[in-house]
Amino acid sequence: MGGTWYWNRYPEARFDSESYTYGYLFSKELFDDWEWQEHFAGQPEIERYLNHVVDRFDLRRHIQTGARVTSAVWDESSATWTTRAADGTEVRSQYLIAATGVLSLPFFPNVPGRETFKGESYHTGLWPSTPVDFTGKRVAVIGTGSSGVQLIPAIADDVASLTVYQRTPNWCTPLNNRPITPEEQADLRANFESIRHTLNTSQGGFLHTPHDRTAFDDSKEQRWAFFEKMWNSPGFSKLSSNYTDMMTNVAANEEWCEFMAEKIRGIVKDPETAEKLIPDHRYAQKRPPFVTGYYETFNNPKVSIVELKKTPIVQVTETGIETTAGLQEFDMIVWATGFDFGTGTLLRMGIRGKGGLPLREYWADGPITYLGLQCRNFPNFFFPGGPHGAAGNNPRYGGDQVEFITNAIVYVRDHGHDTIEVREAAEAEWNDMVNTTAAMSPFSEISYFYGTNIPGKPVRFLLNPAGRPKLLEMMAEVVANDYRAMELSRSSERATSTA
Ligand code: NA7
Repeated sequence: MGGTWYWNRYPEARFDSESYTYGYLFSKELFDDWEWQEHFAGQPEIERYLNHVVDRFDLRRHIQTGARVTSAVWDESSATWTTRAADGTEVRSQYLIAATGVLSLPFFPNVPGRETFKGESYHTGLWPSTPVDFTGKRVAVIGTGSSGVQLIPAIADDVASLTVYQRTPNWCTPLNNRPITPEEQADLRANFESIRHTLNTSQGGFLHTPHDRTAFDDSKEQRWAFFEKMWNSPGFSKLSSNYTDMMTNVAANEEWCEFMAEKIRGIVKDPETAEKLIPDHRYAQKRPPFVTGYYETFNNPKVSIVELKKTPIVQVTETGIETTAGLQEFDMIVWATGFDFGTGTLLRMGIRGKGGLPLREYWADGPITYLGLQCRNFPNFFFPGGPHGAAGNNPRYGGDQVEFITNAIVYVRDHGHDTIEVREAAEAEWNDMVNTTAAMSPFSEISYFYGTNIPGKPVRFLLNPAGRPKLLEMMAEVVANDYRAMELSRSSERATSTA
């Protein structure tokens, strides 16, 4: 149980959105009976929570694990999906809902010799459930995204040596995690409805209060005092509570970067190492990680950095990693190299819609969706939490989509229909919105949110750039207009019209 939070169980894997905003919020009773211990929960607590949810709602009997889907095919005449899994399972259903996640297909770079390494080898997104012992080992970590920078400080004390293979440094700021006090626990419970309201009306689904000033409303001294406040604030508030023009005003963003660079230089004692850790892109062009003790780790003499842009990897050998600067031997390699974001899992399940159309073909040039949850030619198929679904607090957007899908299915049934498929015009309008609004997002093409981390993948914006209030508004409009954006039909009618 747990999906992402089952597989990403590497040391210090952790939420970087506040725990109580990231769990399920459909049940006040569930919210009341689970007391998160920390503002940003670690993986073991998250996995316990997800198991608790499964047991509390008696879901285990509906779940079959180990059933890797190999094909899902739509049959027009019976208006059903037939889904097959590698373990021989075959299921026919009226609806197919792929809640397969955006960060669930781990990506391994195509480095020559990767399979030949004779030591231990792990991917952060496929971490084993048996303990991994780092004691006294020479460890290489490849990748410095959110996963790498959580893991690196957690293992540095145990290893004999830790070599970080960094292609692009990231703007890492402190997570500022701490335990939730009994008073805060009581407040959370007393304010459940107002918390939900704030999350529903905030752009990215966060609790943080937006700032009311632009950067240059303040003097430089005031700005740097405010940046200090941001540095000490929890998690994503560096994005959601920063100056209102931080993501649109290049000068403001660059000054914030200057502030963070000074912080890095202040923490990392060796000036050369500090410079290696300072990014040359603007804040939030890539998804910013939030860290605990990351930069401090580089003061540990056992820890070193290899800059892959200067000395790229040539190959992995049986004993280590060879870059253009030579071979370094290791006992363990950790691949913290990310995921095939957004479309990865959906495109490898053999999904075929009307007339046998493969989803892979329909999305050959990037995903085409409606509200990030359905697409044309694939009736009765929904993918909550898929591409174009979210930008910010994922479970909040996923919850909206699940609610929309549930209501749509009930509507179809109650009105005597059996299929639902988005209309061409509605789908086109949504995709135009995604493609035109994408330019307003701070994320640029250097981010995996555009798919550029996967060689050969079409470069397309894979998030929902409109934000959550707009998504909720559009969903409400569909319901208010009796699902006019969708084509609803009955199999008996389809049979008559065919005849
Ligand atoms: P990310 O954020 O995609 O990070 C992957 C890292 O791996 C990143 O530093 C990449 O460098 C690096 N990478 C990828 N391919 C290579 C190759 N070929 N050689 C060297 N280095 C490489 O994945 P994470 O798992 O850290 O985080 C994913 C999300 O999980 C995160 O955003 C949160 O939402 C939770 P690059 O930056 O591409 O140069």
